[in-house]
Formats: sequence, C-alpha cells, structure tokens
Amino acid sequence: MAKPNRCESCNDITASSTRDLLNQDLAKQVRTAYDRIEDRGMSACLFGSGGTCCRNCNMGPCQIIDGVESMVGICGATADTVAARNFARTVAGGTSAHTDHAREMVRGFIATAKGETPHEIKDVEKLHDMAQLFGIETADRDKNEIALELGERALAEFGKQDSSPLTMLKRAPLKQQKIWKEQGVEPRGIDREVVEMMHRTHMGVDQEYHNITKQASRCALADGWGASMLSTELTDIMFGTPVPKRAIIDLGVLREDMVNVTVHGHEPLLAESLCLAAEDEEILALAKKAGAEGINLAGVCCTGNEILMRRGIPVAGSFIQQEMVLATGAVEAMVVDVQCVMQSLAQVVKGKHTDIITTNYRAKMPDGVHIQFDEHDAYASAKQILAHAVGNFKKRGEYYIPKDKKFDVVVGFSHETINYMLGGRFRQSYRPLNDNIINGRIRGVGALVGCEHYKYSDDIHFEIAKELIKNNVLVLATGCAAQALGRRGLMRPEAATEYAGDGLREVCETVGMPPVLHVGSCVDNSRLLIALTAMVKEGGLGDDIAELPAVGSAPLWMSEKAVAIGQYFVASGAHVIFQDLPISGAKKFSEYLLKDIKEEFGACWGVQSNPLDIAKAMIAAIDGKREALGINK
Ligand code: XCC
Repeated sequence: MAKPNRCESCNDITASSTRDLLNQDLAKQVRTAYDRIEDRGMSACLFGSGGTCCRNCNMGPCQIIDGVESMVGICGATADTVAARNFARTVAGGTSAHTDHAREMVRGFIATAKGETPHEIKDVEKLHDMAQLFGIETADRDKNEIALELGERALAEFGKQDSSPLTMLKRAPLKQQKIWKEQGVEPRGIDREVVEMMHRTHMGVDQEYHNITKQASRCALADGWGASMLSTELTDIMFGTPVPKRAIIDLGVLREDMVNVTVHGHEPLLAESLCLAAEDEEILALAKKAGAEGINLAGVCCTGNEILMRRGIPVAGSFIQQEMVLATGAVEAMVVDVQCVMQSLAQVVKGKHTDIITTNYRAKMPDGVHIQFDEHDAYASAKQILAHAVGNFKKRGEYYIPKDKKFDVVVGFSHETINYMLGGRFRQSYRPLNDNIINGRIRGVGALVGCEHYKYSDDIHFEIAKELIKNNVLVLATGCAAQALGRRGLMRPEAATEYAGDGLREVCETVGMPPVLHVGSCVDNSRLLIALTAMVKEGGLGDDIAELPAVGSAPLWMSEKAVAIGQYFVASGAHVIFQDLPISGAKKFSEYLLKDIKEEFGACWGVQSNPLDIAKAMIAAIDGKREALGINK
C-alpha cells in the first residue's frame, strides 16, 4: 500500500529525479524496493552476512560459529571452509552470468558473419587484431569469412576440454601470465571452470579454503580474460567500438509526445535490433497513426550502458531506478532480457497501460508479456516488439515525467578512446598517461564499478569519485556506478574545472575530457584489464598490473557478478575495495582474502564500510604503489 511518509523514508535518495517522482501522487500508489526493505522489518541474518551458513546438503542448513567446536557443520566443515565455499559459489554465479551473456553474443556474431542478422562487421581493425590473437589468417580474406572463423574459435573457448590456457590470457603482461602459471590458476575452458567450481564446493569435495579460493580465481579469470573480454571485443567488432559521444541520462529523457520503449537487461543484440527497427518506416507510420511523434528508445542498467556507449541512446534509469522509470506511467513497454530485472516490475505496472515484455526463453516473469527474440530473425522480432509498444500509446493514462531531470554526459571511453584522447591522433599510446602519472599530474587510476544498493544512499559513488578526482585520481567507471556518476554531473568535461585537483584538471582541460570516464557495461570491465595491461606495456610503471598505481572498488555491489569481477581483478594484480563481503564470520579465510592472497597475486581485497574511507583507502593504495615505484615525489 501507499505510504504517506514516502519521502521522509527516502530522504537519503540522492537522485533528485527519484525523489521528485516519489513525491507525486501517481507514484505513491507504487510499492518499490525502498518500501519492501522497510516492510521486511528485520535485519539480515548474521550467519548469512558473515558467510557461514551452509546449505550445500540436506543435513543442515548448518549455521557455523568460528572457533566454537560444537558449531561446526554436521559434516565437520569449519567456518573457513563454509565461507570459502559460499564465496566461491558467488564467483561461479557471477561468472556464469557473464559467460551465458558472452556465449549469446558470440552466437549472434557468428550469425552476423553468415549474413543472418540485420547487423554487420563494423570494426575491421579490431577484427584483424582479434584474428591475429587467435592465429587466424587475414590476408586477402573477406571480413565475414574472417569473422566466421573468429566466431567459431571464440565459441570453442567456452567448451574447451584440453588443459591449455584460454587464448585471451596471452594479452596479459608476461609477468602476469607467469604468475598465473605458477599459481596453477590459468583457466582452461570457460564453462569448465564454472562446473569445476560448483563440483568442488559440493558436499564432501574440496575442504581447504586456500585450494577452494584457487579455483575461485581460475573461475573468475575465465570470466574477465575469457567470457567478458570475448563479449566486449566481438560486440565492438559487430556494433562498433565506442567513441566519445554526448548523451543525456535520467528519468527526464522520457518523452511526452513519443512512444517510450525502455530496454533493460544486458545482451545488446536485442537492444541494437530495437535501435534499427525504431527507425523503420512501417513502425514510424504506426506510431504516427497512434498520435505519437515516433519511438523514443531509452536504456536501463547495463543494456542502457551498451547502447549509450555505442549509439548515444539516452539512459532512463539505473538499477535502483528501474521501478521509478515505470512509476512515471509514461512508458509504453519495458523490454527486458537477462540479469538485474526485478520481479516487482510486473506489479509496478499493474493498472497501467505499460507492458513488461520478456524476450528471452531463459528469463520469463509472471504477468509479463513474452515475445521471444529470435536473433536469426532479429529485425522482425524487434518490429513485433515495437508494434506491441505502439499499440499501448493510446492507452496511456495519468503520467508524470520529471522533465528537468536529464543530465548531460560525455561517454564512449573504450580502451581505444582513452588511448586516442591521451595518446594523441598520431602517437596512440598510453605513454602520455604513464608520463602524467610519473610526473604526478595524475596520481593514479581508480575504477568505480558495479551496482547500486537500495539500503544505501546513491550519493556514495559521487562522494567517493569527488574525493578521488580532488586528489588527482583519474576515475574510470562502468555499470550502474557510471550512471550514478553521470547523474551527478561528473561525466562532463566541465566537471574537471569544477571538481578536479590541479594536475588532473590540467590534463583533462588540455584534451577536453571529463575527470570520470564512462568505460561501459559490467562485461566491459574487461576494457579495464586491457587498459591496465597497456599501461604496463608502455613502460615506466613496473612489469605487471600489481605494480601500477591503480585500484578498484564496487562500493554498492549487490550482484554475484560484482564479486566475480572483484576476484578477477585481485587475481590480475589489482587491489579491490568493497563496502562489505560475506566472509567476516570466518577468521582465517577473511585474513587470507584481505591480506595473505597478496603474496600470490600481488593484490588483495579490502573492506571499508564508510564511503569516504573507501576513497581514502583507494588513495592510500595508489600512494603505496607510487612509493614502491619511486615516483611519489
Ligand atoms: Fe546489474 Fe549490469 Fe550491477 Fe547494474 S551494475 S546492477 S550487475 S546492471 Ni552491471
């Protein structure tokens, strides 16, 4: 039921668009996650949040208390074993999501190479780079022929059964590759690592937390350097590598006079097809006939990031705004595929003209309308979905669009763009970035990635980023964190003048870039791996990622994918700080993840509950690396 004190209960919701919307009578009829958190009225289970609740077999569930002999599992599992198994299963869950996403993209890539989709091979230079990596002949060959061979080779990486490392690992710094080999964590087949992780955490298999974590690293590396990287690169080849673009984000991007279709989820095959079909004459004629000026496509969550980065399509909302987008009453259809789509959406639109259109056989929802998206008939599928949305336009009832809530952003900072912006048209290298780090204008690089969380103010990303850039740390952002920073104006070039320290401001003003760079969706964290590798290869900042003054954080993580990302960064040598991790109930395992794992990979996890402490810890980690490099003048 509606809560009269909605706004008081949401006082710490920073996005002014969200506050504005929740103040409207129209939105007061809607229950959101903010209400559900309040209504639950109970705090989180201590065993669950400490990582020591085991329900991997039916003898339990066993709640374990570390150090209390009578409180081990019925099988004898200790707190460290249970927490390590739970952590590892979280990594496997996250990796599986990126893997299944990536597989769909590779399948779409193959279909495109065969001429079976409305898409085409756009980035031929990247196609050739990837072909070279896979040892594919490119001379005198048609781009589609090369792409087909590349696609088939990429697909084989998922089901690879021999024990040689994944092909993409060769892109890492040599020292990094050597460390992985020595530690025995080189991923072999992408699917295999997830399956082995699930097996080893089954009752009665791997009971030694170091060994469990070793497989968690291998599984996570299969995500970062395997699935996610393949997805990013093949998607770029097919839809174009992002270049800088101006765009707008937040709820105000919805249009009064157009059919509003929001696209939410992760796999951009669907969204790209909708972008093409939204300009189809037949669809436009239908929209006109319904009294609309056309189709207004807008993104939500990471699908939003994908089409924002490549096409400059506006983003209507991030993860915590998905219900608000619908609460406006102005959306004719929300088209969803996989991941981060809340089941509550169908309830939010009850009594409204809006349809939630599920499009993927893997992800259906009670009360959703299912229109299966067929990548082999992508254009027709997209037209069918849009025609359905147009049919709802005339039924639009009371609605409210917070029109002034839309913010300018400059996006499109792929690894290639960063190379170009900082390296110049002719040099195209990371050397100028390295030089600016060495001379101290830029203190280091901080990545802010991952989700948003209803329990915490969405101002946290802003506070951390503000502190970082004030201290001359260049911020690279992905996922919903990037959208939150865009909403707070940090993705405009002017933000450098307004917020950055002298050195960073000078660099940003010289090249005309914002101090916070939007690098893409969550699978695009693989771009960060490539950027870090490029910095190592340019020289002057050590021999591997662990030596770079670079650090990452997912302060408001909620999805398993964020933990998989964190673990692949740690195993790649980059220090990672989260606001919390479900490991605190296991002393030795916590100590291992938060400290000792550094001896293996040169990096470890950190946990800081206060946002400003996260920023301070990130800066301290950067300074530590600068000190070790002898450049902390
Ligand atoms: Fe989901 Fe990717 Fe997290 Fe946003 S950041 S809440 S995972 S949409 Ni990817």
